[in-house]
Amino acid sequence: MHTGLKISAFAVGLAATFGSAYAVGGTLDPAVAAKDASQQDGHGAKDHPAAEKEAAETSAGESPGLPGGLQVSEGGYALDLRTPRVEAGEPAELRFAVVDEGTSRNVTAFRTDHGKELHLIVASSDLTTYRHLHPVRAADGTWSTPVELPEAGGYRVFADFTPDVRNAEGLTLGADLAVSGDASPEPLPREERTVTVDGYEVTLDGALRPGAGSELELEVEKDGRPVTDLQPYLGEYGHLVALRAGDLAYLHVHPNGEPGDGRTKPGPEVSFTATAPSKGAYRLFLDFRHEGKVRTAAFTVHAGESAPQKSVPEEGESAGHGH
Ligand SMILES: [Cu+2]
Repeated sequence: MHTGLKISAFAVGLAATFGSAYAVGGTLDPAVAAKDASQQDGHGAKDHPAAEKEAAETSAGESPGLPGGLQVSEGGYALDLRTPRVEAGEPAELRFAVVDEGTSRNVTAFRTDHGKELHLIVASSDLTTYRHLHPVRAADGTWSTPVELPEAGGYRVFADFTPDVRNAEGLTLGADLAVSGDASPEPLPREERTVTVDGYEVTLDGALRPGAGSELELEVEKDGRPVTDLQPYLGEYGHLVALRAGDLAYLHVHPNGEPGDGRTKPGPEVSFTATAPSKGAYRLFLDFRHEGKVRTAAFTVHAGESAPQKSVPEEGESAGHGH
């Protein structure tokens, strides 16, 4: 994960040491936590020997705080999206490669993070369509995945990965994707604390704050009853991605605690710590797994602002703001 995001997802060992998510969030020096999280988030502690992490921490050349996903090229790597256009509502294949700009060759060695070498997120610019995909890599470094996007419009593709080189950092590269057809972009969905997906009610508690870690807790219910048997998905009880409205800056947040650590329960709550890179509106996408199926609950949140009041439109201002 990108250093600049200061995502305070905590390493397994670290979280276990401090006992609870609350304790971790409350007692760690934020600077230390942020620095540590930047090393941990992209790759679980289980994936890397401590020595490697030490080396990474002292490495120079850290990015100057730009959120992930905004650039097609960063840190010497470029995302080459070979299929920059697909048709709305049609099965398609996305193909791409991560190119080492020094050698102009496709990268073929990646570190595994949450069971995968690369996580691909596809989101529409209006943040109403979201996909979390796991493409397959051919030996030559070309990645591909089937995808079907229902709505036409502008999309962004995010490749979240860590090249398997010394002192490597997690990177999220982003590239634009056009989906042809009749586009009718939607306004950002309004802020709701509870959303329903496939009969599951998911409630968000907590606020996203700019420049400071804060806890977000998501509670999953089904038929009015708390779900207490969430299943691990890629090693966690939930995966949360936040995209900033306006430019789709990307934050990948992992839960506080993980399955099998002796204190993290399989629901109904999944807790995360995240730091927004700025004030403004974000769309949060929570992937969770239950009864063998992964579902995504999406929330609009505003960082650094109180939730917009549900007021009656003022005189002379229609709700639709027509022109
Ligand atoms: Cu993934």
